[in-house]
Amino acid sequence: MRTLADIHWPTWHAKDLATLLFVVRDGEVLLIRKKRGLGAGKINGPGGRVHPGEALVDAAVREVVEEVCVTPHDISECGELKFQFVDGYSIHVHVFRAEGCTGQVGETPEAIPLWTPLDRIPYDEMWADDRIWLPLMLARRRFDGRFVFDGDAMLDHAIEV
Ligand code: 6U4
Repeated sequence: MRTLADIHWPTWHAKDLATLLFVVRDGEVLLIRKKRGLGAGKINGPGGRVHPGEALVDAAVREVVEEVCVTPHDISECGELKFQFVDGYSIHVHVFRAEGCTGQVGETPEAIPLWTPLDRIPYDEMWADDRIWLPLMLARRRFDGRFVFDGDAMLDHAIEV
């Protein structure tokens, strides 16, 4: 399994369901330096796995509170990302955007918060797919992306906008 064509997408189901939530405010986006879990060391948005029975948006908010101590508001879903790894792992990520947040960001055992100017997003330190869809999220264009990864390496992808 190395390409999108090797996967039967209509019946594809991810092992894990997860979220990412980006607070975009005053020309900046709230990113994190992830300290543990999948993608530790990388820069990403706050997010994580959805608990059983939990609504996606509730999971997205909970992860932001847990990881960087602020509560996002004015939230909308902006896209979906389906990741298949060649080792068999798979994860389906729902991406949200928030227009603001309350509270003061703080570092936690999971993440270091990084308010980042929109013209200085550090794609070289992020997952390889982020440069494909993150600009769409910022432009409020809905996306549905599919990706094949071998560890950190993106082998194949397709995105519908
Ligand atoms: P646990 O240990 O389950 O509490 P949790 O924080 O729930 O950890 P985590 O962080 O280990 O989950 O992994 C899921 C996170 O990784 C989600 O927020 C989505 C993110 N993620 C995974 N692959 C990604 C990719 N290719 N590009 C991206 N984010 C990715 O931007």
